[in-house]
Amino acid sequence: MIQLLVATNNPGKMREYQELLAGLPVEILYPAQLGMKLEVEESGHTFEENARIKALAYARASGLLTLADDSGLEVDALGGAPGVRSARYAGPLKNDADRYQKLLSALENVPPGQRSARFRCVVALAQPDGTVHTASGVCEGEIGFAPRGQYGFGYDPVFIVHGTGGQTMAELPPSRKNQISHRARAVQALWPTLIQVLTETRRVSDDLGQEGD
Ligand code: ITT
Repeated sequence: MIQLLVATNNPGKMREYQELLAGLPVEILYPAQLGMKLEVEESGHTFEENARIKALAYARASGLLTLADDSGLEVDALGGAPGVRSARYAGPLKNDADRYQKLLSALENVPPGQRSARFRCVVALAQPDGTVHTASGVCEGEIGFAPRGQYGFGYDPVFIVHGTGGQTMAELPPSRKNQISHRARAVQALWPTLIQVLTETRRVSDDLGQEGD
């Protein structure tokens, strides 16, 4: 079976990809399983650039077909921040709660109705030869006034998802998040490409196998 490296060290993302990619005929691997520890500098100015950088670095280092995402939260009242800096928003060595608490403080005086935000995710699929495909997904909502919910990760407890009757992303069961999230939508958009690349990869490895016979 073809191996697909899902290049993330974020356990929340890992859990989601396990379900989001379950329909693919691949063996999913994570960097930790391979003992890989790359320090990839996310130096891009967009989610797309950073997703490409991450996926390519891991594909080159592992020799495996690799999927990575760069994702984050854009808050309109903050001019789109934290955006590509979502993981670093509260500084180094901080956790998810530090980051969403900092966000709640930054929005302390912003009234309801002006707290619109969106999660954005760009997924990149890189082949070891350097070919990269990307796709993106968005999930609209607004920032609440206090954290709520027990599921998910990151900024989920403070993100009220549009169309859910006021529930935060962390109040939605994982299977529901995986139907409507920015990550789910990005994976859906990438799906035809994933199938195409896997088909192509299988054909090439079959051909190589026959040559060896
Ligand atoms: P990897 O680079 O190893 O994948 P990371 O956590 O550093 O993990 P990013 O650079 O993409 O990932 O940063 C994403 C930030 O946005 C991080 O702070 C996450 O908590 C947050 N984030 C991303 N997706 C999210 C989601 O579905 N729900 C809540 N927060 C999310």
